[in-house]
Amino acid sequence: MTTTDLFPTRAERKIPMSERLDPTVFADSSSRKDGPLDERELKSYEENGYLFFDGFFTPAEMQGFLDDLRESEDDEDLKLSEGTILEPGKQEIRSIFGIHEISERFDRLTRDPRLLDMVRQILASEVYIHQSRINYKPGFKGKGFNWHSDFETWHSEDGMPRMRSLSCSIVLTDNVESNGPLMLIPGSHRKFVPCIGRTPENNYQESLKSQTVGVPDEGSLRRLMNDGGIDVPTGPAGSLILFECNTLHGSNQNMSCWPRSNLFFVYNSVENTLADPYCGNRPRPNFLANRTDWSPLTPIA
Ligand code: 6CS
Ligand code: FE
Repeated sequence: MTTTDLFPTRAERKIPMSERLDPTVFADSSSRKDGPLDERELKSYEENGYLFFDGFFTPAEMQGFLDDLRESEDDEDLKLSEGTILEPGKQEIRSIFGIHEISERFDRLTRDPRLLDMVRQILASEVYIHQSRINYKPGFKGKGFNWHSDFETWHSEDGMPRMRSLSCSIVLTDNVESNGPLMLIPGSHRKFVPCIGRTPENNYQESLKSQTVGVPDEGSLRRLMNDGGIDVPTGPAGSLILFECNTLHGSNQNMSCWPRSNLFFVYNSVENTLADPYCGNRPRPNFLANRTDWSPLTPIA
């Protein structure tokens, strides 16, 4: 049986952008109140595709997170592991994937009720971790991330069926204008922008260093930027950005001396578990797209 792909992308020619098919907040009118987010925050998330919380975690909590960040950075064995991605042509660490399987503290953090209750309120279901990582973006050496929708990649390369997932980005070192903070296009989550170009096998080996396949065309980006602008939330370590899986985002290289290190947890609904990749390639490794444990996360006490 062949099923039609609702989000065709990575074709040779341009496919026009289409309307979003899924809700952004999955809770219905009665369950919208079941969680920490108030109606104003839910409306803002629906409208813009993200929420920013300045100083969500306390400086005392952040100290522990920073200890784990440094420990991972200095771990020579970890540097050689498959889930560690180095900056293009360099020795500096760009990303470490599967970080919640490496650090006990970050594993617990994925189940912190302050995060989990917000995520479950928005997605209105139980959730599991699809992907986790730290993006280090070291001072002077950290390169940027081209414009993209995470969902576009997760759908085509990982077989994520629908837009029912989101990322929590926890700011580990102050994100300022000069160190390449995350940029988002407000409202872009309401369109699906197919990208041009077939996906090579093992594309991740390139794309995680510098993404070229899965980047929207300039005409589509211009339209969405003219409609929604570009927002660049900045804030101290401990701030939190929660963004919808289809919100277009990217970031510049870090020309400052200060690292811009952010921790990411991607939560997916247990009602949206992975199928075969829609691009037809082999599935990506588990450290990028969890296919082995879809059991619901339970909050830590
Ligand atoms: O390929 C991926 O899954 C990822 N790449 C980017 C640039 N963002 C999200 C995710 O880590
Ligand atoms: Fe991304």
